[in-house]
Parts: sequence; C-alpha cells; structure tokens
Amino acid sequence: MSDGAHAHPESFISKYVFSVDHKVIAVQYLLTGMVMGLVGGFLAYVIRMQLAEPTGSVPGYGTLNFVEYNAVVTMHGTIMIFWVAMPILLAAFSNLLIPLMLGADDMAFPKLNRLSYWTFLLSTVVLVSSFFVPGGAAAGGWTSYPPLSASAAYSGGHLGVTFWLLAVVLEFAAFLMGGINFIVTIINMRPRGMGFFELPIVIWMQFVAAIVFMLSVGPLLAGGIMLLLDRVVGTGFYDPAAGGDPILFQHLFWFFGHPEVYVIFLPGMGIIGEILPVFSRKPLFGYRMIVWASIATGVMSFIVWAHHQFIAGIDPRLATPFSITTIMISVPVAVMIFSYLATLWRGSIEFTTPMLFAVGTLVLFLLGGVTGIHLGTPATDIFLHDTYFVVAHFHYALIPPVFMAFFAGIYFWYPKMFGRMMNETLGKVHFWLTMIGINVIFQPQFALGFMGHQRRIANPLLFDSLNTVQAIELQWLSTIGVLILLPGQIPFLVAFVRGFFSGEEAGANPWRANTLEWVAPSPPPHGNFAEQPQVYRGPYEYSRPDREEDWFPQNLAS
Ligand code: HEM
Ligand SMILES: [Cu+2]
Repeated sequence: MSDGAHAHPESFISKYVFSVDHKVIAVQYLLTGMVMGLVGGFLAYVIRMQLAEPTGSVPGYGTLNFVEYNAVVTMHGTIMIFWVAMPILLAAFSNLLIPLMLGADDMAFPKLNRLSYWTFLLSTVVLVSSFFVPGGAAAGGWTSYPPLSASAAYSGGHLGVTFWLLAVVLEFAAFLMGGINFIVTIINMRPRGMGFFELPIVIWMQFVAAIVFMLSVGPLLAGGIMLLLDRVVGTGFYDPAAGGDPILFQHLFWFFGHPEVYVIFLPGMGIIGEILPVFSRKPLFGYRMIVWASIATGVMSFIVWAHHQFIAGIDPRLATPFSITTIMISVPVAVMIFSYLATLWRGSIEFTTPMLFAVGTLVLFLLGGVTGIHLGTPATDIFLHDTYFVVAHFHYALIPPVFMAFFAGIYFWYPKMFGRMMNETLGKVHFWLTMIGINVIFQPQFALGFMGHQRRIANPLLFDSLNTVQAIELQWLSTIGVLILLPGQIPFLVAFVRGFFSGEEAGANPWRANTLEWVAPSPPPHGNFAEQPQVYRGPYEYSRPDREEDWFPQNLAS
C-alpha cells in the first residue's frame, strides 16, 4: 500500500521536502504549526498590550486603529484554531502516531498525504499574504459572521476577507485528505492481533476526531462558499434585503464550530491518555469506558451548536433543548477526566516534563469545563455572552489541548521523532512559566467579564465601568501574564533545537512504554519496522503482578 520505494537512493528534495513518508510529513505539519503559533502568540501580545494601554503604542507593532485591532483579534483566533491547533493536534500527531502505533510502514495513501500537506502550506501562504493586501486582513472575527464579513462597509476588511475564505477552504480540503487517510489507515492497516479494543487510546481519539471533522465540515464549506459568492458576485444568501438570512451563516458555522472544539480536544485528551499510564506505571483506568465516552462526545457534539446563538434571535423555545444537550455533553467528558484521575490513583508517579504537562492539561481544562456550564445556561449566558468571561472560558478550554497536551506530546515523542532526549530542567522551567503565565492572563478576565468588558473592543476605557482603577489593574495583570508566558516559551525552543544536536541518545524505548512505536528504532527508518509486529495484548499492561518488569510490550509473545 505504501510506496515500496525503500531501497532506492533518494535525493534530499524527495526525502525531506516533497516526501511521502508519514514521519517527515508529521514534522512538516509540526514545524508549520509551530511557526504559525509564534505569529498567533505575537498577535496575542499585541492585543494584550493594546488593552493595557489603549491610547499608547504597542512596542514592536506601533499604534492600532479600531479596524486594525479587530483584524489582529480575528487573525489571532483564526491562526490559533485553524493553523496551530488543527495542523499540530490533528495532522502532526496523527501522521506521526497512526502508522507507528499500528506497526505499519506508512499511511494507506502516502501520496494523498503529501498532497494534504502541500495544500495546507498553500492555504498558509494565502492566509499570511492577507495581512499585506489593500485594506488589511479580515476583521470580522474568527467566526466571520455576515453582515460583518459580507461587506467592507461594516468591518473594514476588503480583499482580506476573500483571502481569509479562500485560505480556510483550502485548508479544509487539506484536512479532508488527511482525515480520509487517518480513517482508512486505522481500519485497514492494523497488525495481526490488534482488534479495535487493543488500539492505543490516542488512536481511538484521532479516529473519532477525524470522523467528526469530516462530517461537520461540509456545511461550513457550503456556507463559506455562499459567503464568498455574496461578496464577490453579489448574491444575497445572507442579505435580508435580498431575501437572505444572516442567522443561516451562524447555524452553518457552529454546526461545524462546536464539533471542531472536540476535533481539537479529543486528540489532546488522547495524547495525555498515553502519558498518564506510562508515568504512573498503571493500566489506563476504564479503557473501554473512555472509548465509548469519546464516541458519545463525538456524536453529541453535533447537537449542541445553537448554544452559541442564545441571544442571536433564534426561537427562544429552541434554547432549552440546546441548553440540555450542552450540559449533557459534560457527562462523557467527565467520564474521561475521572478515568484519567483514577489512573493516577496510587500509581508510582514520576513527574517528568511530559507528565507535568499532562497533569496540567487536566487542571486547566477543569476550569474551562466548569465555566462552560454558566455559558450553556441561557439565564446566565444572556448576561455573560460576548464578554471577557467567554474569552477566559474558551481559552481555558482550548489551551489545555492546544498548548499543554501538545507540549506533553512533544516532550514524550521527541525521542522517537529525533532519536534524542529533550532537556528535563529546561522542560520543567518551561512548564512552570507556562502554567503561571496562563493563569495570570486568564483569571483576571473572568472578573473583567463580570464588569462588562465586551470582546473585540480596542479601547475599554471608553466605558465607565472599565475606566476604574480596579479594572485597569486587572487589565494590566492579564497583560503581565503574557509577558511571563511568551518568554516562558524560550526554554522550550532552546530544548527543542538543542535536543536535536546534542540531546542524550534516546534508544528505542526510553520511557519503558508498551505501545508499538517504541519497538521501532529512534528515529524509525523509512518503512519503520523490519516487518509488521504481531500484537498479543492491549496497550496498558503496566505493573502486572505476574511479571518481573513493570511493563509488558504489546508485541511480546510472553
Ligand atoms: C498565548 C496565549 C494567548 C493569549 C494571551 C490570548 C489572548 C487573546 C485575547 C486577548 C483575545 C481577544 C479577545 C477579544 O478582545 O475579543 C483572544 C481571542 C481569541 N483567541 Fe486567544 N490567546 C492566546 C492563545 C490562544 C489559543 C491557544 C487559542 C486557540 C487554540 C486561542 C483562540 C482564540 C480565539 C478563537 C479568539 C477569538 C477571536 C475572535 O474574537 O474572533 N487563543 N485571545
Ligand atoms: Cu459550542
């Protein structure tokens, strides 16, 4: 199924640039996502500096007018979700782990995989170039609601919005190609002995995430193309004057947008589900329950979308059912979290850097989950809607998978990717600066939300309730958090680059883990395994009383 080109000598270009090897494509996605993460992080810094000193100029950027500010917010959100979370969590980790954890030589369709990355890179170029077109980048929010996004008269975005739409459509095409590859590979290329219930949990979650993504993206693609037509050829799908309806876009957007939260969340949870058992030396608690919970989450994620529209003018009778489904979806999510906590219970816990980030993911997500209940309930959402309470909530929900689980995964699989270890001391400094930074940024925002701070406002001082000493102090506190968080990523970058050149040699299985990727050499050669290993058991047999060693690899006969 894969190319079978192992023996031929390959040029640098075909080996590392236009490669069909899933590991190279994983690294390509990873590096592109990380570079975009730096761009998105810089924009976050610009936003926070502007809010702390609305009449001043942002060091390293200059002064912003209101349209520019909204463009910065829009592009920050867009980049973080579509060009950081998606390429890293969905594409990079799936590409790396699916073939390796199945003991396979590559993806089912390696050439489609290559086309997926290059389409994604093209979408990245289109998006980044939108900063430089006349009128600047899109400024109608990452949700791109019409009429804001439909006409330049409202949000200022001219060509920028068209570029934004093109970029999003291209990137979705890329992930559809990736998604079909992940699904087919998982179904077709499992080794002998590996039924669905011997799959590592991260593979399960990537499987569910890929299916959810593919099922949810169609309506938004259609909605985006209709918006493009409204803008470019003057149709009126969303224009009431022409018989259209702007709320239609909101439905199409969130029919995709809410499942998207789980497309990001599930792979993140999968990553830490691999790490917690290894560093507690215990089986994953409730494996089957977690599998069913992730499937239930995937299914239910399709019936909660209108909780984003409680005050958008939808029929009020619709609010109650959507409120109920929204609160209900916290049940399977809680099942996962409690199973993870039970995995830690009485384990021989070792706080390596990946383990710290894995536990940090759980801690932070708890705050995101709990505050979601206030927003899923119309009575409180009517007050909190569109305030900084929402901003704090969704960052507490998104940062755990996108930041914390990503770092957990990198520190954990870096030795497999590059054959060397990352520095533990730098890793721990990185963890604490990140953990402190995030909380200093987002805790004050809950309070600012209660004070009435609306989202996407360039100068809060224009509002009396925000022009107080207390509000201004909270505003500064949040900005100081960014000044801790962003420099706090330097130890990571140093460890990442230094590890590559001078990290300690890792060996095949530095963490004494059970899953098949640790059977391959580090880094695995093209084709990964001499032959596909046979599997004899599930992935989490740690500390079995009948064995001397406290791990039991999936491929050992006895
Ligand atoms: C580096 C840490 C981060 C900081 C300091 C930060 C800060 C902010 C701020 C201040 C806003 C503007 C809210 C407003 O005024 O409307 C914002 C918006 C947003 N952020 Fe972040 N953010 C960070 C990371 C992330 C991450 C990791 C994600 C997602 C993966 C994310 C997703 C978003 C989204 C979707 C928006 C909404 C944009 C919009 O309103 O259109 N952010 N962020
Ligand atoms: Cu939602």
